[in-house]
Amino acid sequence: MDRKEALELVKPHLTEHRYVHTLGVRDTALKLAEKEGIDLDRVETAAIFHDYAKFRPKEEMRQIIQSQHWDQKFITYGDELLHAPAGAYLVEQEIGITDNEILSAIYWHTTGKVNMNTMEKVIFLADYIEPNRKFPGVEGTREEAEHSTDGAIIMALRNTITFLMKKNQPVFPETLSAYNDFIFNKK
Ligand code: DGI
Ligand code: FE
Ligand code: FE
Ligand code: FE
Repeated sequence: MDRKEALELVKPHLTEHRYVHTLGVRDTALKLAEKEGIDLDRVETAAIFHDYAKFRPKEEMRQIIQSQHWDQKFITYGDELLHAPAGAYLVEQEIGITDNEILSAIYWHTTGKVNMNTMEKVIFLADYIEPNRKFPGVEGTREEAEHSTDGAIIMALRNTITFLMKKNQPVFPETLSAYNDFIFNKK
């Protein structure tokens, strides 16, 4: 599957706004991957498909998480979490992507996790800082990403956790663990 084909496969599943976001994640992820010295083609595929399930019916996504016996907290901690693990499942089933690193980068792209590998980090951070993102704090995080991928991920996690807390929303435990992990092990 080449880049053009991948983009044609994802486009019908997204709104125009989400497609533009996806192109931003793709470009940003490629820059980060080059800096980190990892395989560009696989990062590009992960970026293009990272929000593949974003507009699936919530009930379909819940069914997938249940039937795969994945962490059921993906269902109970907020509907925004569903599309990440559901997306990993659906791109394997419907697109035929079997590369476990690509699937894992999609699976964890919203919450983060402990011990993230470089591809998981690149997709997580690119999703947060791509040029079309406008939320408060994003500019500082973009700036930090020029110096340190891990440092920028700490800022993204901290922003997300405080944003959720201010709205009285639950924080997925793995997101808090990811934050602690990066604080202890930041490179
Ligand atoms: O799909 P995108 O909008 O591109 O970005 P995303 O997959 O990072 O999703 C962002 C949303 O997910 C945002 O509304 C905050 C929410 N979120 C991120 N981490 C957590 C979370 N929600 C809960 N409840 N817990 C989390 O740890
Ligand atoms: Fe997402
Ligand atoms: Fe994100
Ligand atoms: Fe995204």
